[in-house]
Amino acid sequence: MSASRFLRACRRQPVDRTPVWFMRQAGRALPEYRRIRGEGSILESIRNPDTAAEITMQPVRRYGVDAAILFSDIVVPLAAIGFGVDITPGRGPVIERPFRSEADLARLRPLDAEADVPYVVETVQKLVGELGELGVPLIGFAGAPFTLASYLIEGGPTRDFVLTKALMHSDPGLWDRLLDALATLSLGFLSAQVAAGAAAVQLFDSWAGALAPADYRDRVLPHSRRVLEGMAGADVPRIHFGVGTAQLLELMASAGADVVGVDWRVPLGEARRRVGPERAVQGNLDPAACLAGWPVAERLTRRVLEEAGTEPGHVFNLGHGVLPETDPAVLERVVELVHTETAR
Ligand code: 1CP
Repeated sequence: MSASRFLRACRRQPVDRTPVWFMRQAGRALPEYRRIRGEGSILESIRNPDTAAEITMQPVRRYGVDAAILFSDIVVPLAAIGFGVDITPGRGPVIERPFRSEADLARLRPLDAEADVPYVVETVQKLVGELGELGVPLIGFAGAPFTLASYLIEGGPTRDFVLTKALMHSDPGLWDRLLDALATLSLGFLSAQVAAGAAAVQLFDSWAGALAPADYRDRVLPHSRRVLEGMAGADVPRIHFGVGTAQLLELMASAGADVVGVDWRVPLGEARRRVGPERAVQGNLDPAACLAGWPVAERLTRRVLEEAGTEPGHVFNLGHGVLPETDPAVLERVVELVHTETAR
């Protein structure tokens, strides 16, 4: 088989086994991650290519997954252009001076990858060699304009997105200029990763599920589409992911990605019908299932495979990231089960 099973499934080509990887497969669930990360800021680990490459490799070695995802974060390009972002342990990204008005647009500019994120370029280059020997492709990623905007406007993680939606509705002109600047930033970040050797990209619009379909369609979709269509010429599969997006699936599918990520709230059979035959789907085991003991994880993994069916075009994943409390042994068994159950 010429291309890896992950890349083939993204392109809806037949595979020898359904490929599997996990969002947040690198991270706190792994003792080897906790050892190497220590107490420092995650941004420091990301800025060190040896550390970032090692952390990226850890889940590949332990789980035998079919793809690696670069160890980085969606706020890395924002920090790199000097917007003033830190990642606080136990909380997430925190913005020094949140985005409030027109004047703040001046604090956003396109990414100059060589100058702003040389460490990301170097980490990808290191990994491509090491992963190439294993035949495992590397996924690069970026935050989608809406999800990035929500951190900039709220100043940190939020549950209700009140300030974000208030700006979107009260000043659509400023909102569009903000999302346009963020689309340019994300496009630059994805292009740099692909130029350095990433074999696929994922656009994380993790919080798009907070939106009503009409608002998503009018105020968000055009910007995500610009990022995804901007990557069309790169000839790498593009994955588009969000959480709680049952009301948006058709719209998200229309943004131009090759693969649509779905969380556990929508059965994959339904997701496949709704995104249409031109797109693959990725997902969608509930991460909480992995905390409920192996018999539960096994039953729900089998249910995902049944829902996905046997047509080409399924990448097995969780519906969102690995929870830090997860026993790595359970994820190991999920990989094994997916591979044995789908052997063709
Ligand atoms: O110090 C730590 O270990 C903190 C936890 C952590 C990790 C492991 C953060 C803080 N970021 C990361 C790395 C990371 N971030 C990866 C690694 C690659 C992998 O998957 O193995 C990825 C893909 C991301 C992307 C990311 N960051 C997203 C999109 C994916 C998702 O989970 O929806 C989002 C929303 C973020 C913001 C972020 N960074 C960190 C946290 C805790 C959060 C979420 C905060 C919130 O709830 O808003």
